Amino acid sequence: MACTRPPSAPRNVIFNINETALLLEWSPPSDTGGRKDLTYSVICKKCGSDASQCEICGGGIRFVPRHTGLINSSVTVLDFVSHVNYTFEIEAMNGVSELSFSPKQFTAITVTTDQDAPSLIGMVRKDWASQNSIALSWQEPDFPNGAILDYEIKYYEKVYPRIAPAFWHYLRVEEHEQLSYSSTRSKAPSVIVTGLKPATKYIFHIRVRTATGYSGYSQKFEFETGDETSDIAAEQGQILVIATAAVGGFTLLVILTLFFLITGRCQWYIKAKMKSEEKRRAHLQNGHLRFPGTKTYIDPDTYEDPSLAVHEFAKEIDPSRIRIERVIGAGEFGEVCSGRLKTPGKREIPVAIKTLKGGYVDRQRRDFLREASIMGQFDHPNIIRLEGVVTKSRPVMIVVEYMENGSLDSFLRKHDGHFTVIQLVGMLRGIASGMKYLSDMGYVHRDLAARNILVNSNLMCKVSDFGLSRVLEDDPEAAYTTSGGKIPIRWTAPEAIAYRKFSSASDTWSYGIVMWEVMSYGERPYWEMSNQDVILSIEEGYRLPAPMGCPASLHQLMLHCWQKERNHRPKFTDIVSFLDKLIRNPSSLHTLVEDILVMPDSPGEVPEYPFFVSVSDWLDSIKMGQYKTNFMAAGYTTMDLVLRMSIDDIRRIGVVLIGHQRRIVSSLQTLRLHMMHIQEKGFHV
Ligand code: ACK
Repeated sequence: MACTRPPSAPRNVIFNINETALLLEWSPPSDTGGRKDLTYSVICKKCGSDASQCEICGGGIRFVPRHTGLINSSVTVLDFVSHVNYTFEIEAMNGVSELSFSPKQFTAITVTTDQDAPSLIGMVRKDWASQNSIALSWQEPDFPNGAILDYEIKYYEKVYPRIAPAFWHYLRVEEHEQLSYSSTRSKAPSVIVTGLKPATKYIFHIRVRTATGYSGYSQKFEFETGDETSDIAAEQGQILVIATAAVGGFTLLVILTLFFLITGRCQWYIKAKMKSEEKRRAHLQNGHLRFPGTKTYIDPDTYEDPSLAVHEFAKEIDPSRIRIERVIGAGEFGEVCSGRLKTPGKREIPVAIKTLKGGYVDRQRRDFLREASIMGQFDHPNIIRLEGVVTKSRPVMIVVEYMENGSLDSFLRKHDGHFTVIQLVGMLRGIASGMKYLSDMGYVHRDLAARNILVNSNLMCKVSDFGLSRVLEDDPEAAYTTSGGKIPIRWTAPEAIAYRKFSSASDTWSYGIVMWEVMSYGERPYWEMSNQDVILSIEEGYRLPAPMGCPASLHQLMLHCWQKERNHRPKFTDIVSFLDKLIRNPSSLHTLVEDILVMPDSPGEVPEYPFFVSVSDWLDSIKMGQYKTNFMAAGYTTMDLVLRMSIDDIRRIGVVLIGHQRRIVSSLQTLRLHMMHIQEKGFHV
């Protein structure tokens, strides 16, 4: 073994304080000393105005979980006194720290406890509920103690395990809450929470954020979504309102017409009408209603003459300004080159140039330029930027920003294992942010995959390859389905494969697959399984297991993106804020799926796959050994039988805690998928 050394100091210490608790969080040291046994300890000092007069805080202050031997990079400090300067020294340690003579490496942060956190939110009211949404509002806190930045609304489904009520008291409340929760933010004291299940009770609690930190959570409020009848009632209500308004409006119109005729004010009315018509036209481009403030994507195919679309959305570039340097790849329509673009008064910029090879027919030219008409409508740091097009001379070209590291899938394969989890999450965050922008504009990508993401020299990821059906025609991954469409099966949501229901929710499914590709450094989703087997496995409820080294929270998010019911999948805005939270609190990424699903060393040729000899070994490995007798008594004595169990079977043999049910089911899913993969590869199991 190489010699190891003490770690460097922790980095980026931040604090979050409210009336009762002070949360300190930091990033792991850049150098772990070549060891894995990293822990942290925190020393608290009270300092006067002179920094040299510091004294150790003493017993009054409490650290949760403790102040030494911390595994996670955060600690909560309780029972501090107001109006005091506390200095916290945070040291990273490992097994050789004690042996070292060099001075301690710590990072210090000083916190003054005179900031009063905002007071709690009081009553929360349900304004209305439909089948899938609930609208809530509440009063601003009485003492915000600073400008309110926003509110965080945390919610989860109220679920009780399906056991006799008499047994409920054996379960701790946390068992219910362990079920995943969602959260959303709102700047105003109201919110509409969407994507909920019909006729289901949800628990909500809300906290407010100001510059001084969060308030505590409000008390919990329970509200229920409506069932089918409530939506019909709501619709009927709306119809009634519209009908009333229409009758009222008509009466008003008659009165106004008479008024104009009588007073001779028609000229004024006609002018005003013309102005409003102009405004309407400005908002209504080519049949698409554009609301001020929300930019909406316009499908270039709705233009009778598609060349009009390309000139509306893309700048024509004089080819003398383009210098082609080398060919970097081949596209469906011609070569892709790198080169330079000179803009008058600006520096030359590196660009990628897609060319349309000679001998094309009109349809090919139109299809080629469609991508530019789409790209030209977007303006976002995570969407590939269109510089312009050359259409008035040959060859026809599309010029876009140059992305030094090329497409994400090959980039990751080339750099297998080279990045930290935070770097990978940063890439995923960028892609989610680009997708949020696209979905906000009403654009559905349909072919989101790592091969269609480009990476620049700063590891920034940008979504590319636009063009609707054309994209699918070109994609070598796209296969014909029974309905005749060409679809990249492994990346596509089941409803889009089955009946071409493409939506932002189907893009979310694909995003989950991209997450998996990223965390596995460009592994092929579902490995060598055939497309048909992928479709069947998904239909039966199987999902890709977590790639090696993948934080459990990220695999949870993937599974969330792969929910069968598309309305239950997260929106891109939720994904962005979830990833932001992970990045802000990197300790949440420390729990790897392997830590939950401990796999024993497997003998033989396929060491990466779990190979459980007995049911008892398997249960031990997922820390569910207490159920061995339940499995045996019910006759599930071999793994072969266990692998056929359904969730109902698992409940029936007496696994009552939902957390335990989930752990067993997810382990079984992983095992089944691995088995299939092993069988596919022809290994003897
Ligand atoms: O994986 P790559 O190097 O990245 O190979 C493909 C090839 O062209 C064919 O599509 C590369 N490519 C496409 N667009 C760009 C771009 N804007 N910047 C750099 N490389 C690009 C892609």
